[in-house]
Amino acid sequence: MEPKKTKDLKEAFLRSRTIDAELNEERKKKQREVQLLTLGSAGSGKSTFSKQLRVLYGDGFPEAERVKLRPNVYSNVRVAIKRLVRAMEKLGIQFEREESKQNSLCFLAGVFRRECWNAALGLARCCLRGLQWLDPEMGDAQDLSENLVSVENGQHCYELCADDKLSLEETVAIRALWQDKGVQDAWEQRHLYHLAESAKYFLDNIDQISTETYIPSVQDILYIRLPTTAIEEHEFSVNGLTYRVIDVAGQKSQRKKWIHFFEGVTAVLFFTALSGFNELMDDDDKVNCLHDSLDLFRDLAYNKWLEQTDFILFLNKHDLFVEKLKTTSIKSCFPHYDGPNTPEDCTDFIQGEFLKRKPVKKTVYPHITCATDTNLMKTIISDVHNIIVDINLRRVALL
Ligand SMILES: Nc1nc2c(ncn2[C@@H]2O[C@H](COP(=O)(O)OP(=O)(O)OP(=O)(O)O)[C@@H](O)[C@H]2O)c(=O)[nH]1
Ligand SMILES: [Mg+2]
Repeated sequence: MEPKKTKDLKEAFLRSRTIDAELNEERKKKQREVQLLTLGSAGSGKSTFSKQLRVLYGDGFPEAERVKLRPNVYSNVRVAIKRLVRAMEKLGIQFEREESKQNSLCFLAGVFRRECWNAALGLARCCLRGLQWLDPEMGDAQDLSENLVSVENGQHCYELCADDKLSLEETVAIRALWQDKGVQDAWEQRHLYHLAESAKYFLDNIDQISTETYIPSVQDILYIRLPTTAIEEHEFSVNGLTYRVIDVAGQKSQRKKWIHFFEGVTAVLFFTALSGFNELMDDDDKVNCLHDSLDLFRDLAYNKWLEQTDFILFLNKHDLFVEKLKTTSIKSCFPHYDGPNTPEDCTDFIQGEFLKRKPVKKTVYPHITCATDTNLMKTIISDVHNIIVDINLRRVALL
């Protein structure tokens, strides 16, 4: 019979081998998996980056998915015209044509009707939920819009307010308003109030997007402005690595939640909108967008939970930045800047401003990007991928 001591040693050896094998397996798994956290102010391009990953490495937005996003395009168009018309009032800009006033009233009445319809639906849903709570046998709240449609006048209201349609009246009003010189003047002064830049892309294409058969293209999807409200996680397989991308909401009120995702992050992808240098924030109209972004970057770069985490800095919206520099100086944002107002010099300067706001030891990899340009992003993502592989190898070696 085997002596007890030899048996114990054998068992300990086998146990240790199993643990080693498990650790090895875990290390290999970690080598193949990276966790990327996209951070940055609202509208800086975080979700557009995730969309590009989906275009390049995911299912590429099949038609069935794109159809579902049609209401978002219409909502972007409606919000844009509403903000343009409201800005005209604020800035004291007059309509060029007399009939534009009528179009504007007709359009705003439609917006008001839609808001009332949605409020009525919301209220009715609340009531129904309350009734369901009292009596679980009650019908399902989800079917409510269909039920409302069946009541007298409901169908008519629904037709007028459906989110997935642009009515003929609305399309005519929007087209005429967008062509009015007063509205165009308000567009030129958009840095004085908040307006999504993609508004022009959709308004220029109003004829196409208002057709019954319209299905948003992949490019349209990339231009949709839909603020992230809850943390979203996406998974992609990129050149043999699994990317787990955590996409957060950039609004000031949402930033407290970010800290819950700092642990275990391979790299932070920080997005800033270069074109925000002469814009005020949507959620705080006293703060300049680029200054907010610089402050945010500094806070994160010095955050103790991210001490060991490398940052990849996306100097995004470079296309819009280049356009703006043709008429506007970055001195409005950085009064002490005395270099030439060329895209190269200004981008270098802003990049320097970010790099000044990090601890000396922290590694930050800057990239100049246009998140809506798939060809460009393909090259950028390939560069970023190589950096991520390096970072990951270093991290796994330390485990
Ligand atoms: N022209 C241009 N538009 C861009 C670029 N990057 C993003 N956009 C547009 O900017 C808008 C905002 O982009 P998002 O990706 O939704 O911004 P976000 O950082 O996710 O914003 P939140 O979810 O609110 O935090 C969208 O309409 C995009 O199409 C860019 O480089 N150039
Ligand atoms: Mg987002």
